[in-house]
Amino acid sequence: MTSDGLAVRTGAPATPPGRRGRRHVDVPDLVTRARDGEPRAVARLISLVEDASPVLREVAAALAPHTGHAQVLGLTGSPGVGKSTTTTALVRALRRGGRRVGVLAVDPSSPFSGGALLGDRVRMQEHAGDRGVYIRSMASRGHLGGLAWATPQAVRVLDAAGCDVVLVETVGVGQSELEIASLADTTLVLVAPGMGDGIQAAKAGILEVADVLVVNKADRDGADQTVRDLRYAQSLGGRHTGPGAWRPPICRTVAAREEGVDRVLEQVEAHRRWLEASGEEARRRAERAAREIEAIALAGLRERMGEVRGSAALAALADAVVAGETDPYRAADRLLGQL
Ligand SMILES: Nc1nc2c(ncn2[C@@H]2O[C@H](COP(=O)(O)OP(=O)(O)OP(=O)(O)O)[C@@H](O)[C@H]2O)c(=O)[nH]1
Ligand SMILES: [Mg+2]
Repeated sequence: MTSDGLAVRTGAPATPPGRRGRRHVDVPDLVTRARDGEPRAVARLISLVEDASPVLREVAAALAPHTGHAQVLGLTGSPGVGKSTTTTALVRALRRGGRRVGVLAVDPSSPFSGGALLGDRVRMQEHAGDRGVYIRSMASRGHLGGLAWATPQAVRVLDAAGCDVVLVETVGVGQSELEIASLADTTLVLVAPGMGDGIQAAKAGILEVADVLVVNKADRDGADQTVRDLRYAQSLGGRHTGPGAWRPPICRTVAAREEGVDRVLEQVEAHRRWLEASGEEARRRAERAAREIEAIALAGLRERMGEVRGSAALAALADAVVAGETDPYRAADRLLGQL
């Protein structure tokens, strides 16, 4: 790793998808430069991921031998709970410990990364002079496979670029927290007092994905109640109750004042040791790789299905169904067989 390391590059460029894909890409050179920590090369590789560039196949092959080092932390929670503030505080604490950090701020609801995370970007500017931090906003851009497809590949880029820790921040809406949990070694779920969050989180099944629970805004009234709610919800059972299971600790933070963040990192470290000792780390990583393969295969299938639409083969099958010569199930089997 060179001395200039990584640097902040917030947000994705405004170039429309597809346009960059047509420019010649010298993949080996790009990967070498990214591994040397050149921020522009890292940015370019993540853009190729976002754009679902045809050269990604080559990129993935070149990155593969250099991945598997980074610790991936997922950070999720309701809108406004303090995810970005916490991320900023975590980045600072990790940097004090000399660790190289990559941050992916993933917006599952936005088709474009331009603007959606502007507030985050402004706040993250404080790291702008730090070459050991790389920050990037990502959006699904509506491409095939969406975030489940793009995020792990972006994590691989940051991993290969020498990040010790990759933080993936995403708002907990719909399926996104489940996706993030399947991506991360350790998932932090943030809740805040006064948002009915302890109970809400339990209802929404968010507790199930948490490895570390963080009650942020502990400077506000109701923090004790929120901790009690969470303890109660935990006592009701779930995947954390078996013998030898990891029982998610509950940490209090005031992220805005960076209070309690060191303790969160201690718990993350304790979880990492548990993952290693229990064999869960290997299991999670294998599961993650399986999901990644699945997402890529599904995207490929959808693409081929797209080519089938309007084709003569499909028209012939449709005619056969209309004529009663076959049924839609058998026709679909035939179609799948042709893919
Ligand atoms: N009182 C108090 N306010 C906080 C604390 N942490 C964050 N905030 C404030 O809460 C607001 C939301 O914080 P963000 O970090 O933007 O929250 P977020 O979860 O990233 O929000 P979205 O990305 O919009 O979902 C900001 O005004 C923060 O200053 C805290 O510990 N105590
Ligand atoms: Mg945020």
